[in-house]
Amino acid sequence: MAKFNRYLITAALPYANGPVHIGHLAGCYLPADIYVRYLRAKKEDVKFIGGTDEHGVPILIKAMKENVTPQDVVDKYHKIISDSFADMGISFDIFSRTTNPVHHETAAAFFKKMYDDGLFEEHESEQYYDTVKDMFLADRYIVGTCPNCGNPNAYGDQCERCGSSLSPEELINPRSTLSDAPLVKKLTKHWYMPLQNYEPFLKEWLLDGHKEWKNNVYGQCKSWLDSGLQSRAMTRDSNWGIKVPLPDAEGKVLYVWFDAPIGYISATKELTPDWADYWCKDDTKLVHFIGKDNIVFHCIIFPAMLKAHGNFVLPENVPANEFLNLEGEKISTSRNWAVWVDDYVKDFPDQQDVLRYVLCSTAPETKDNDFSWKDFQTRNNSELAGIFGNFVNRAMVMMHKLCGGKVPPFHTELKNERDEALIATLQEKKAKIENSIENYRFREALAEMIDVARAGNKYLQENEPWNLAKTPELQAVNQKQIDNCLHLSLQLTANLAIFANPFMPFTAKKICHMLKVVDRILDWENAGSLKLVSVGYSLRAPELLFKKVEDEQVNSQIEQLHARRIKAMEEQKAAATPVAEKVEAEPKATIEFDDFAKLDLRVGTILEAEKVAKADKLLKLLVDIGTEKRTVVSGIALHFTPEEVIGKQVTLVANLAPRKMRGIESQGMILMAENAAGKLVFVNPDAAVDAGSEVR
Ligand code: B3M
Ligand code: ZN
Repeated sequence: MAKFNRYLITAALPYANGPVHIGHLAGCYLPADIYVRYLRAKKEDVKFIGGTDEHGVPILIKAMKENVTPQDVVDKYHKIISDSFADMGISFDIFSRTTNPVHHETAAAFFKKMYDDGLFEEHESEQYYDTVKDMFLADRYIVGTCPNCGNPNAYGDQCERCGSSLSPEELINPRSTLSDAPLVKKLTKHWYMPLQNYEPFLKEWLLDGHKEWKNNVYGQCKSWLDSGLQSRAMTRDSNWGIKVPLPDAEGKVLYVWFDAPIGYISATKELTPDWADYWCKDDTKLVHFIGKDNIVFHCIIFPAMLKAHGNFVLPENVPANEFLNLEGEKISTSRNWAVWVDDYVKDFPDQQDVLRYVLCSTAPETKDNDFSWKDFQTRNNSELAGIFGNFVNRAMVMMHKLCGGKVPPFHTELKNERDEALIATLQEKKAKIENSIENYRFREALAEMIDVARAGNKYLQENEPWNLAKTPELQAVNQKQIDNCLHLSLQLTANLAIFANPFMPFTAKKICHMLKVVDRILDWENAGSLKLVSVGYSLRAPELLFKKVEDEQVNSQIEQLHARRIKAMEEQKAAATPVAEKVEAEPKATIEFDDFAKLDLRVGTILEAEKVAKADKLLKLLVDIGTEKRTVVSGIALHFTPEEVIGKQVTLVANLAPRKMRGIESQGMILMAENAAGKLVFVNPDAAVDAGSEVR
């Protein structure tokens, strides 16, 4: 690692629109923290940058749902998220916010420099517009089916299932997330970054230059670059975000994925006046920890931005993780299928390291992985309590019992093969742990760490100090052997604290406390040393490192999980049929008879009906209104099959201006009544009349 003199480690900025769950932790915050704690222990110059992403549609949607302002949303969740990270020991050097003024200035200046250098294309284009909400539908305001993997709930900017970056035009069956209004298109101007221009640079830098990146990351990047990049809008129509710093840009803000990664730079600025050393000097190692859904933004778009702007280092690695599932199912915020970090901390106080351990040992480093409460219990009880805690506890208890509470001496003349083997294991494991952490294989490193404790248990088992001291007479004869065994066991315990520190910092501290050593022994250069606790030094009484996790605890967690999901589904159902809203719908303003008389309402008969391709809500109807036959596109396909409606008499607004839907001109509108449950029925005469009869 000699090449680098400085480390800049970032973890994705979570949207401040909800609390964080274990999937977030396992995906990037925990691995980043492990890496950073290791680097700090190696006394590297490292800055760990984090914060909340407070712009973009996810925030606005949450504000709408909670019926508060976007500012309220980000204030509330920034606090919850940052508390959760602090509680879990995620040791950011700064945890900032993208609504901070420094960030607004930094991001706007970044954009302006690229603009001044002529690096944007200005395009007017037609974009989806919601006529009910009166706004453009970019990014997450619009959902539809992913053209790549078939996920029916892909967003307008990205599919969270397969990670592809999308534009609303690519979605199959796009729909607004805000209203049922049929989508229309409206002209709007935006600034685009021609990503295709950066292909040669990206291919050389990434595909040729970073073959060492994780397969899942490299593979995704390669397939994007192989299929070719396109211009991408870096601005949006919105009033929440960073204003586009140009004179003719009223109502335009920076695209959230343009501003958010610049947040890493702004946060570093906030943290230290030496920020430019970290961002602009070639001997900095920049590493982005993210989840797999953020790969394209960190490996393609942000590097292209950094390159375009110039003067910045590029990421040396982006060790993205796959997704963590929960009890065999995808974690879902909307179905409340998640273990929320703030809940965990309440339910398992002082057991942060257990969660850190379990999440690291099941981390989705190479493929999606599963968290289950039973596994949590097993790993705690058999690995943490059964192996790690058991070894430390036995060493401490026996030292108190057989060595008078003091660190016994080591009698070199009695050193035997078992001692040699233990010492060799310690050295070997140290090298392996280093290598694994430096290559972002944290699960492997953790397993090696537990192996050290395992070796300790085996050593105690083979030496049987309790048997050597069965009677006072025996103990007197064997004291030197007992000393040696416990001396080494205590040195090993101190080494375990060093190895455990990146993964389980709370436990490492507890061990230091018991051994009465200062935290400085946790420096990595001490790993492998056999002089960490001094001979003759009296130590504290052992404290339990890991409590047993009981059946009732995990059963209660599993029950809560299911109960919360049922509740979430019910709430969703209730929201989908807003009974109260409908009953109490505001009466409309009075109109004059002349207004009414403008309507040409006719009874018609449906002659033909068919589904409209790629639109699950629409039926194309042919309606006979006596004098002529009208084609009408009607949004009733979720309520009626085509067969059901043929032959029905309906009421048609016959003089509504024709409108194109899905390329079909709709020449009129059919009146429907909607009951409280959202069920649609036709409004028709209570006895058959001739087609074309006027309704007055
Ligand atoms: N806020 C997406 C997410 O939370 C986004 C990450 C930004 S990192 C600069 O998954
Ligand atoms: Zn997809």
